[in-house]
Amino acid sequence: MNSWFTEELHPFYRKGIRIRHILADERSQYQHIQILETEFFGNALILDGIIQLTERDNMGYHEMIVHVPMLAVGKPQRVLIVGGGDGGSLQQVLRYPSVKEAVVCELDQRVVDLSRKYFAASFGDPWADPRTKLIIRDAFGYLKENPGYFDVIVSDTTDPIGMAERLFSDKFYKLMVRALSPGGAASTQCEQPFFDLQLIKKVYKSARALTKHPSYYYASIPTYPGGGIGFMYVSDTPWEKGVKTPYPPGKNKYLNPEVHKAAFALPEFLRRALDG
Ligand code: SPD
Repeated sequence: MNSWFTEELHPFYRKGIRIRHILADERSQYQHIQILETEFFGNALILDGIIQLTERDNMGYHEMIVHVPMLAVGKPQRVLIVGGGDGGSLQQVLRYPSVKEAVVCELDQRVVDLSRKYFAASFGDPWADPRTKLIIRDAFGYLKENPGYFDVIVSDTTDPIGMAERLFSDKFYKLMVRALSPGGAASTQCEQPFFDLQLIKKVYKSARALTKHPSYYYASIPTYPGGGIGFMYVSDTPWEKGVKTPYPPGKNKYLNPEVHKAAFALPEFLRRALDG
């Protein structure tokens, strides 16, 4: 097989990756799941036609969404990942010896099962770690039941379409911040500044009303629209506190102290949109 997978998340923009084989292609109760072996990017997870990760470039996403809040908190013990059924964020969370409990609240068991099979070479088997607790349910109810419990929350979601749209709402941010322990920190998948400026402004407004030190930051991921994606850091603890925290055991592929600081440098149009 030698053909192209083309993603059209936006009606005005397309991108494609050359694929070798279709490893999995099924419709779960919630979505269309595909795992493709690609020419250059290794295996790729596609949900409802949108690239979620590839083996070659996922490190920018998973290291940045996980380590920025984890390092800011210092020695987090209880961590919640909302979504994240592919296991990439979980793998990074489990690098911290301080972590006693890593809960993944994911809606779709099939994403976990298929990722466990096809991304083992990249993510190992974080699901087998005794600290991991997988909860298959909607995150809203789970957050409601756990006020003040988590030192770090990572919202590792799909784009704000269909069921996932609610995960970008003010209501979700309120519940997420309420579930943080004092001094805790959250990070959320927060889209592309060129394409999603209004959404980012809205989320920043929610984060600013709820915490003292929210901040937007960005990472390069070539297979995402525009070549990268941003995150919202949401906390009363400034992100800068994490820059000097020693890294957990294991090797970073993307994050270093210079990247950490530079990720928070925003282009002028975005800075103005958020703070102007
Ligand atoms: N437009 C693509 C956004 C994908 C965000 N989800 C990534 C999940 C990786 N764990």
